[in-house]
Amino acid sequence: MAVAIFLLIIVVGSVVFTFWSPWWFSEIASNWGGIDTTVLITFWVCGAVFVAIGVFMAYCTWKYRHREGARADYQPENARLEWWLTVITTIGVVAMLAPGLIVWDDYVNPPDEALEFEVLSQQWTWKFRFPGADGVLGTVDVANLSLDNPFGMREDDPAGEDDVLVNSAEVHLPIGQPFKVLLRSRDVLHDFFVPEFRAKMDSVPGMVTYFWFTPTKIGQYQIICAELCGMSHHTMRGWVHVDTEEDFAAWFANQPTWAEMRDGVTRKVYTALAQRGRQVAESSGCLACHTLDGTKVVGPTWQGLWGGEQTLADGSKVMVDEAYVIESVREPNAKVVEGFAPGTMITYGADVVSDDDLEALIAFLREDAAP
Ligand code: HEC
Ligand SMILES: [Cu+2]
Repeated sequence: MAVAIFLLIIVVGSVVFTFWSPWWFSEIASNWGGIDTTVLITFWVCGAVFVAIGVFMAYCTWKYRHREGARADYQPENARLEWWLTVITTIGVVAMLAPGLIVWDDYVNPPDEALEFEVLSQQWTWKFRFPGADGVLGTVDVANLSLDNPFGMREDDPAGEDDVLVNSAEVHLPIGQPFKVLLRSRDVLHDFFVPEFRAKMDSVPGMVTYFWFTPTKIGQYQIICAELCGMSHHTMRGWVHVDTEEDFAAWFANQPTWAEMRDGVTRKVYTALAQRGRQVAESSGCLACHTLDGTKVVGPTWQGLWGGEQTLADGSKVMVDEAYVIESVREPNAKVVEGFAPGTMITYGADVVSDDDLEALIAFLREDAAP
């Protein structure tokens, strides 16, 4: 009896929790109401089966409880029971899968009026690219990816000249405009996910994936990476701002084209050692977490770092000099910068970043990161 009551409490409790819990869908901000419907159908089918099985189990534990002298009846087959269980299960599974197929068919077939933009994912941030006035995204080559060419644009493709490059994890989109989203990854598997849009898609190194959607509600929505993609996966966040057409146009006009970005790079002249340090910073992955332009990704920016004072988590101050940088790389948890969690920065031994590399890195910081 106690077991039967316990089972019933689980069933009733689960149903009550489902309807009264505060953790329900956020308000939808795209055209994908169909995806919500699919999820709700799955909830209803699974919920009904869960309640039926739970109540049946409670009933059986009570009805067939131990009684003195009672004997179990062995019944290996029951064709009628199996037949209608098969029919009901089939109906349930079809009800869950068929709507998904219909929505999926729509999800990967963008309407003719859809414009394109590209999401470039990399450990652990996002970047965006829009076709320029010609409406065509220029071709890219992974071999071209570098600090000065963050999207790997090809020099020999004129279609890329006017591409608008958003070298930041914040992007704006105009309301009501359908977009075909093209996804690329620079390193490992990531997944572009904006919960309010009810839309997500893997970005896979070596191929371009896509889906489409129309933003339908003005606001600011967080982008999260929905694929465990390395140690700082949880910090891989960005923002989509859905704007009025005028606000979007104003923002868009301020973003550089590839031609502007390339020509605007003040070709800073580094000493040979600093130039090598710049390459070390890039190839050792430091720039996945540190930026040179003041934006904060996973770690503190390197802009203005060298020679300044840094506040540590315990409130004390430290001069950023050679010894501090060496310690930060070899024993990152010895001094932790205020506002950052210990253990986030990888410990680099001499087998990964040699003493010579470190010396070059410091030369680079000295030349590039001085205030
Ligand atoms: C996984 C992310 C990550 C990577 C990769 C990474 N760092 Fe860091 N780094 C951090 C974080 C987070 C902090 C701040 C917490 C701390 O002090 O440990 C930090 C702090 C630092 C500091 C102290 C900065 C300050 O503002 O005082 C230096 C210097 C530094 N890192 C250098 C490097 C170098 C050089 C590399 C590459 C060889 C590197 N980091 C790679 C995340 C990273
Ligand atoms: Cu990711």
